[in-house]
Amino acid sequence: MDPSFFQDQAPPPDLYAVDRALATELRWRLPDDVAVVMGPRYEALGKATAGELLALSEEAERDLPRHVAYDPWGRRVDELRVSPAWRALKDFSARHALVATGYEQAFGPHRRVAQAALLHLFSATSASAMCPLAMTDAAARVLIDLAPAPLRDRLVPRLTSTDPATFITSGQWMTERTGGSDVSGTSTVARALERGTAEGDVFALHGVKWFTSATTSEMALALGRISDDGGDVLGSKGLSLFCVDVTRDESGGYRGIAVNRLKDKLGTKALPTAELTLSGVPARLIGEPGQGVRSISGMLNITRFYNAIAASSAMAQAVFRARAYSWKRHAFGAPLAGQPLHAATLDAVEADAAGALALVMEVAHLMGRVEHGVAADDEKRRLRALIALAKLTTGKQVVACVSECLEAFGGAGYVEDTGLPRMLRDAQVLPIWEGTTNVLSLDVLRAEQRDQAFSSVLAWLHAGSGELSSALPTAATTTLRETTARLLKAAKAAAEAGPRVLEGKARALALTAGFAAEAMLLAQTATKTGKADAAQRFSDFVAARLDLPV
Ligand code: MFK
Repeated sequence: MDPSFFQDQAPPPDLYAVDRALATELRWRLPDDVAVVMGPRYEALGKATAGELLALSEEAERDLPRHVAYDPWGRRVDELRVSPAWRALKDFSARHALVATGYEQAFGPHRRVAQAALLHLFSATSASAMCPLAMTDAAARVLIDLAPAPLRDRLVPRLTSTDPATFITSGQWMTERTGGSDVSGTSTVARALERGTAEGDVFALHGVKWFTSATTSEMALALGRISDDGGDVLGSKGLSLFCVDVTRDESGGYRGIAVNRLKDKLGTKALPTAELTLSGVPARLIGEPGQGVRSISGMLNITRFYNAIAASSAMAQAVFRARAYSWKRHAFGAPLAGQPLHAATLDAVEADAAGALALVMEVAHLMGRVEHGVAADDEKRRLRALIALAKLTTGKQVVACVSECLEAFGGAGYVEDTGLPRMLRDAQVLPIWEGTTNVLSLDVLRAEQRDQAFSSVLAWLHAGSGELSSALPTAATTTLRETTARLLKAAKAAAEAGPRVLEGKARALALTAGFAAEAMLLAQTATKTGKADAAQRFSDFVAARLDLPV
């Protein structure tokens, strides 16, 4: 062995500069006037992913949050000590308008596409600061749709602020010990304190919240059961939605909230996630009493959209780090990049990441149209199912893709101080929180029964796969057409076989639909832009996800 040899890790790249799939998506999805405004903002953010943002996230990952329950004199203070870098990440998010862009009226229906690209660049280098942004954006949406005007006007400008001095973030307190996905056992009770204030009816919340992410947020949306209106209604039908201002009292502790402990999680360690006991914290009712699940569903749809972006972002980052390393690392007499099997493996994961991004962009496109009030009914139905499909499909992809990219580093990918294993730990949360793969598959079934939302996706896939350009690689278009035909047949057969069979097939149907949607969108991107590398990604994606390995 040559004792003077040390392998270098390639520095993390400027993600905007290297992400060709993102550039190609933006080329056809953003009109010129929006692209002109957003271009320099993407460039600045891309540079930060190899500079300022990278430094902040690495510091936040080194200096992890701590819970200090008592001060030296025995007062309950429940201080959540977070690093200066974690706070700076929040300021960074405001300055780069990461939430605000989703509400940029001047961008019309394109606002969510413009925003999705920012978030895709940001998330993987954010030390999980993406999580509070997801809940913040979602809270803004719910307040705009459902809150009394004075409450909305007090909070929404701050949730969507680009000024670090006024920007606030929101939490989302749903999960209790009785269940995460099944909220019907929620035992938090709400007792009326004051009715008819300008900001709505005020209640005191009592209960234990088992999993509250980004607990340093200034407000939260929480589910509870109103207990003094003629008896409790059990199950999820008795739940109502509340808005909590998280404030401190004179002694420094949280008003009406105790932090029991921080969670010791597999990953997302820079993100403070706590168990909370609510003992009378004041909260304002949002929406109709007893309609809490329906009221919070607008929030879930946004956080699931962010979840899918977090997946596309982590995939892109993992792929480009593995790609950069493949040029640096020599083995068997050549750089890994020049070796056909390694190059093919990286092409496959890059195509997978491009597929995830294409689906994210389609969801962003539809969401922007719905929020701008220009979507047709069919687009609304399709969005209802596509959000769940995007979340569940990308959640599965990201774990597999990041794992493959770690493997591309050999043993170094398994060694903690390379920083690589953290990527895999952080990826593993994405199929879990905001609804597991199975819960979301069942959500797609319910959306079908209520709104024919899955049928709308199937019809869109059928139409799209029938119109694939003859300029695309024939083998890939044939496979996509066959997959779509198989999916339609399987969905029809499962529906005819009755509810138990249909439920048992829900996950297979959902994942096949998700992958077929990604393939079709990659084909569309290749056709609209005429880019050869985009056609290659379509072909590689179909080979990796819709075809057998040989
Ligand atoms: C990086 C970014 C990631 C951000 C991470 C944030 C970290 C936060 C950590 C967490 O908080 S994780 C906890 C997340 N929890 C979940 O995601 C819950 C998962 N469970 C579900 O989604 C269940 O399907 C659900 C709780 C919604 C089921 O409850 P129910 O009471 O059985 O609801 P049901 O009857 O299906 O729906 C009630 C109403 O809401 C219906 O309307 P109607 O009353 O008019 O019929 C539904 O149509 C409507 N609804 C439900 N889901 C909807 C929806 N409407 C639109 N979109 C949806 N997604």
